[in-house]
Amino acid sequence: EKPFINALKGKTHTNPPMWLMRQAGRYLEEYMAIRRSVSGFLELCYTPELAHEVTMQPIRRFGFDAAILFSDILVVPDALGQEVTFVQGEGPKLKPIRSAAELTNFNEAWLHQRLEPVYETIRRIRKDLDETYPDTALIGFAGAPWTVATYVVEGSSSKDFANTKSWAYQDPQGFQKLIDILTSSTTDYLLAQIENGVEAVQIFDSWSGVLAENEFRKFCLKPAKKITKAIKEKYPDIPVIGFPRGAGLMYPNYVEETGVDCVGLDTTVPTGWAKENLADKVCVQGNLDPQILLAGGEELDKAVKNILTDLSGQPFVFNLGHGIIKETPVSHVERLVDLVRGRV
Ligand code: 1CP
Repeated sequence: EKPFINALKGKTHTNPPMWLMRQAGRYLEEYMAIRRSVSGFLELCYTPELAHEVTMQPIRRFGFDAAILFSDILVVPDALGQEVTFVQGEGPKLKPIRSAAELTNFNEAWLHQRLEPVYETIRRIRKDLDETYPDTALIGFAGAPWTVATYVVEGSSSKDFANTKSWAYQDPQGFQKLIDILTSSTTDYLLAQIENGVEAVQIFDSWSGVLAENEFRKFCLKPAKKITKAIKEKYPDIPVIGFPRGAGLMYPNYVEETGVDCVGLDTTVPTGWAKENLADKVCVQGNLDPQILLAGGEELDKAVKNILTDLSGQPFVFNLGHGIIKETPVSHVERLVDLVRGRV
């Protein structure tokens, strides 16, 4: 009966349910206080008491319709044995894996053992929500294999993905082995999240927009289809949200072929187009530009109203088109909530 879950399953609401990607994080002073109490970012992800607390912070402040597990997409390579660290101001650092021969460094047998604290976090959040916010759903998530692969291969954030693409284009069969390992471990990870209490899952393919059609089909679309199918076979009731950021003209293919229940629209997708071409097939989620939320003012009001006008007539979840920016004033988020709830 939760509004967020109902929307994913095809229900239309006058005021759509809402949550924000990266809703727990650096724009909240209460997050920063906890962040300062740990030495590394992954320590926060692997400490159930703290990860539970930061997951709840945006729910207490804004009353969103969904909480998202506080973790990171890079816990998967970390759990497979490729140690991940986060360097202040620089982002993630990994020892790069750049050939099929190096894939022996991965060990899928370690996955659940290393990720047990995440499962404990899920159980704690779910209990807290059931007791305190019974209408709020819990979202689990993972990075899509292609997006996680870019960090595995580059060893950090990247602008051109040169190493990942050169492996993918020069040795497609070897690269496919990496994608296969990430697809199976991501599937196992998401199934375990469901077993421990998440009520929907989102697959973040943040860098799917940089591939040519053939590679998009092989490395983004197919893995998302496999993961979705495995989840549906075991848990037909758990909705799957796919977020193929930057997929552009491939959005309809992604929706038709993966079988996701909901598709996340990035900021560049015209909402009128989405209404015509996607919304009759799946629930859509999105897609306010995080920069407009940062800017605030009249442009924020106008942009939110446009999205609501175009998309509220069908199954729809209000969200940003990408993660919230850390400089965003809390007052702008409060204004956004009032706009989407129809209070102003
Ligand atoms: O010290 C800190 O506070 C680090 C900042 C931070 C946070 C708050 C990172 C480092 N990850 C997170 C949490 C996080 N990451 C969540 C939490 C739940 C939420 O509130 O939404 C989620 C869903 C993610 C997912 C994630 N991590 C993605 C996919 C979504 C997206 O934004 O595109 C990606 C690409 C990452 C990798 C990552 N994690 C963190 C950094 C700095 C990066 C690199 C980003 C890049 O390469 O641009």
